[in-house]
Amino acid sequence: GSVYSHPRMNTKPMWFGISVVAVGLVLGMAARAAAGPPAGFNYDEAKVRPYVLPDPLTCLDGTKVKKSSTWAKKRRPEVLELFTTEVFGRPPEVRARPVFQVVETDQSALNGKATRKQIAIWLLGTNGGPRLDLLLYIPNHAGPRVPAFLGLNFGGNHAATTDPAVLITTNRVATKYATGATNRATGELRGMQASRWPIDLIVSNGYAVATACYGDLEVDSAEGWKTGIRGVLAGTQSGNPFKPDDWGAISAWAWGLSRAMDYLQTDPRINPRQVAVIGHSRLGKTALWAGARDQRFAVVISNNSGEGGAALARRNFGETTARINQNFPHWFCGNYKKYGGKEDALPVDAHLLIALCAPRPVYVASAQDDSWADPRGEFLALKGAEPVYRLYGVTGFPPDDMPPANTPVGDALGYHIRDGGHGITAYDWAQYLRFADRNLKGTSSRRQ
Ligand code: GTR
Repeated sequence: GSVYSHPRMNTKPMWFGISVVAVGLVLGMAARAAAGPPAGFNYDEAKVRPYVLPDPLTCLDGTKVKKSSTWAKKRRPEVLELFTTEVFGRPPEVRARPVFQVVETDQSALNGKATRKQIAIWLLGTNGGPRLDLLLYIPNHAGPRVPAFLGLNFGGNHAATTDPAVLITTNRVATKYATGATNRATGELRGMQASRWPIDLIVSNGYAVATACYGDLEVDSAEGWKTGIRGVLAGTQSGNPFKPDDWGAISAWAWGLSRAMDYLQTDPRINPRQVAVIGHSRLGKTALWAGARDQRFAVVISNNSGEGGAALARRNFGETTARINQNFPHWFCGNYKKYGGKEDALPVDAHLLIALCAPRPVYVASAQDDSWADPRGEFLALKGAEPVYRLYGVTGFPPDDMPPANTPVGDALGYHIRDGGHGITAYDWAQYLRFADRNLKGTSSRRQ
């Protein structure tokens, strides 16, 4: 019973489909806003229980981290391992190299402003295996090699832009982005999520932008693994082939971002040292995990990522670990289920996920009405990562107090809380562009 399933609309002109779906979406969003965040969870700052965060600078064996080299050689690997085994799960070793097939190129996209490329990334090297379809816009009037934003989208590349030349995926999509029960996309959703991808603005600022649909890796549902990359690599589509520390869907999506990065490294117009990884909501969690693991990403941007992303799990405000595991059992690894209602037993928390990116710049953004994602918990996690950045001599942190709405703060670690609800808007992108101008453009990125 999805509002997007209107098989009859296939016989109507496209604008009709778009308007019906748009009305459905707006009504759905209004219903969610009117209903407010889910009941039965804490939204009262006075009821936040005291908690103690794991110290970024104390190793499991008690060693104190005083130098960046100790962080890089000892503490960072153990924190990364803890996130791997306890939170997101470990991707299997994949020996095959992806194969890139440029399917379409147009040098006069966006009225001549950009070159559009559509690239089939054959993830396991073989034609016919799992495939990630990358959509890329490169500014024409910019230096020989340009910085880029890379992020996954929800509804398919054709939903991320109104550009009629963008191919409609032949991969499976989640039911709510499909027509009928077939899990296949049609043109109905073209442009539906275009407001989340201000491609013209990004390109006009001298950046390339690349996106692919997360469903290409795994459709976002409890059994999505059966037809996704996790099922293919497990060699089975039945039972539960996963060990408690094997990868969950977020890890699979993050792994896909690294394969898209593999392609960007080969594109002669992209500066591979100036790629920012970005994501919204569950894909913001994914961007953080991708950026934490893969140090080729020079900047990491988390938009309204919330629980399991930038928000501190220990703060009992909004969504909880128990709830996220219950509603989205496929997102995290099996071991993460142990921590529902036992967040204090987690050996890590969100501040350490951000710290894994050090010394690379990280931007965390919240929205005022997105209390489900715990904006203050997101801000405090960013602040909690600072000790690791200090080891590298990084300065330019946000002030100790949370800023008012629509007031971006911080330099190498950036933060804002926008007015309005859960979403990624032109306002958010304007801040990311300024952040990238400061931290990415014209600089060789900070590395360990
Ligand atoms: C919610 C979920 C959040 C967030 C969000 C989204 O239902 O509870 O953690 O990920 O979905 O991705 O839009």
